[in-house]
Amino acid sequence: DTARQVSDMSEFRKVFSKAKHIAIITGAGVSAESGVPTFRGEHEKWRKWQSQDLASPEAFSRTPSRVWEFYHYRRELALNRKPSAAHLAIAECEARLKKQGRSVVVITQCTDDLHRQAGSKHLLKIHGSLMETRCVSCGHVAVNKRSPICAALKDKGAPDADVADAQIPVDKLPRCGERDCRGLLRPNVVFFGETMDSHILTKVEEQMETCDLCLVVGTSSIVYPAAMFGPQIASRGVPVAEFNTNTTPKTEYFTFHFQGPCGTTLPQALA
Ligand code: BJW
Ligand code: ZN
Repeated sequence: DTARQVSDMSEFRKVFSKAKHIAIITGAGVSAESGVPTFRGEHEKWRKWQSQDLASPEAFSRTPSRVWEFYHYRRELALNRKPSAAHLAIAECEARLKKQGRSVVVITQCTDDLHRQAGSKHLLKIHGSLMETRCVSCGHVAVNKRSPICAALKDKGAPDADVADAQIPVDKLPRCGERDCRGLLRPNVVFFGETMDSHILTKVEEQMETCDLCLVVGTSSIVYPAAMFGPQIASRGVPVAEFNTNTTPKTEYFTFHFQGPCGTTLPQALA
């Protein structure tokens, strides 16, 4: 029933014009129009695996070479993409509202760098970053945009189903450069079964308690705890607007649902 699924933009615009603290929760769909694949589309496997099979501590400890190939592929891809109309609309909105004493915070599940590249300043990256590494031995976190991240991964990571694992020996995978640590590096992202950084989570909770409008953009709302942020805000009586090409399990909790590519709907909504 499209009448129920597509809300009145002019109603949203009225609410938006009065809002002082806006929280924008984003997922992979916000980067889809930049050419970054989402996680749960129909054709969105890497070789024969889905994100749950690769983005896990068990997968990384059992098959670090395969998991690194997956992340190497996604790093190289993300490094070559530009912010979309959706990223830009969000960043422009933050800058414009700031001059009026109003605030915008982006709470993103995306691990690419595109919100920052678009110019978003107030950004909480709850699932970490593809462009950071963390040492499994000493815990050191570093920004790393090297391409390729190590010699052995050069030209590896092709996503096609028939490509065989490179089976890179663990000492040829990315290693820690701190003093004489040489520990194995991993992507500084939140795998399934891992908890989000508690400092970031505290900041997210503060924003969830103080915002007076929330946008939920391009997320399937099936991965927790992020999936409950929008519904939790809605339960305080705060208007929440979903921007997605599809409905989600959380659509029914929200005041507004704008169905379509967010690169088209967000510039209209936030103009
Ligand atoms: C467009 C568009 C366009 C397309 N315009 N829209 C409670 C209940 C059940 C399970 C759990 C629970 N609590 C915890 C769990 C377990 C688990 C979980 O949620 N599992 C679910 C699968 C059920 N959660 C966790 O493990 C989390 N940790 C945790 O809770 O710790 C405490 C704990 C530990 C142990 C046990 C219990 C509790 C951690 C989750 C970490 C997720 N990590 C990943 C990988 C990050 C690194 C990387 O980049 O590789 O994060 S998985 C992947 O999914 C990634 C994403 O951020 C995340 C969400 O995906 P997202 O962004 O929504 O993308 P898609 O593809 O799913 O959706 C895209 C959407 O865009 C779609 O809706 C499209 O329609 C739309 N779209 N184009 C607008 N142009
Ligand atoms: Zn180290």
